[in-house]
Amino acid sequence: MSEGFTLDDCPMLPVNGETMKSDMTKFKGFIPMKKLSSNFLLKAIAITATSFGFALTVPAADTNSVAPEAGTMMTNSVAAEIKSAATNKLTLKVVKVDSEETAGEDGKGTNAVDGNSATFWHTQWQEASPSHPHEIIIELSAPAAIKGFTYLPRQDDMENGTIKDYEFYVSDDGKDFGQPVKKGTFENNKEKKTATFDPKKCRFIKLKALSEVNDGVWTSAAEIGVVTE
Ligand SMILES: [Ca+2]
Repeated sequence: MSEGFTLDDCPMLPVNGETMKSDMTKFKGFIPMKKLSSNFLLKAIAITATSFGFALTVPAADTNSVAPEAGTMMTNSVAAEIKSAATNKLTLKVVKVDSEETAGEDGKGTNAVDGNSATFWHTQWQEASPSHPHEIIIELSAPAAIKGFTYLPRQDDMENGTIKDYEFYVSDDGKDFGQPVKKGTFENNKEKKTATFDPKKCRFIKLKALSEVNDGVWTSAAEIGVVTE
């Protein structure tokens, strides 16, 4: 794998088991071929979290072609990005919440991105009840252009913590979030909300809750997601 390779160099990676035709030069960096054909097929195989296998075929009539060789890859982080792009699926990781209840109930922050609508993040309420604003910072598995986010309120019979007014931020480094890219007010119901804005490329997002639907001091979230292009 060459220095400086980025996903922008090959924006159309095939998903596992599929083939694609593309410009060979984009893959010079990590396919060990001495002579390159302008036409080829890349077949992605055995994509895992730490490796990206592939098979190459090239036109028999192409005298510039050479036989496919075994591919070698790359650092784990880059492989993870490749995998993410190949499956076109971002995964989300909570890196910070300002508060979470873990004694009175399972209200840990990671519940907001676990893919389970029955679990939720809830700010602390047993030993203390810190007041607004509350915030959750989430890292994307790879930098991505997002054009919105989703908020699924807690799906049980309670409304405690359901967000009313919010601000939403994006960041490249998880530290500088600047001004909000979206502010708004959610309707008070259990439905999944989608807020959209002009696409922003980022690695981190922050949802800041300013108030609760019944003017309580808490924030809760069953699921938070991003809307990609
Ligand atoms: Ca959940």
